[in-house]
Amino acid sequence: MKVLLAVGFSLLCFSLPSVAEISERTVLPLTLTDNGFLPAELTAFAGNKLIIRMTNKSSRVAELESYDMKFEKIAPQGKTVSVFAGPLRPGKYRFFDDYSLSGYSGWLTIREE
Ligand SMILES: [Cu+2]
Repeated sequence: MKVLLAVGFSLLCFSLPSVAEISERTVLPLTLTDNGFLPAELTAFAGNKLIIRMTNKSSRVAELESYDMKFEKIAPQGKTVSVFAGPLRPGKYRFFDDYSLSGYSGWLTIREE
């Protein structure tokens, strides 16, 4: 959804979470390489508030996006970005790099607590 990038980016700048809001969330580390996401599958428990924290170790700018979890964030090369997810019901939720021509994607699997 590149058309919305400029708008989305400026909105994100004004919606930074408080420290308390971050500390009650489970952090799921993720890395983007030139070969895709590592790991390609994340796992968490249902009902938990989550942060997906991705470091872009690929050789280009990326955009971490998910229709299933409704987030979208630009990740410059070498930088780490965080997006919020959850609480979610059990199931599989897809995320992807919207700038990847190879269609790199990964899955977040939510399990019953
Ligand atoms: Cu997008």
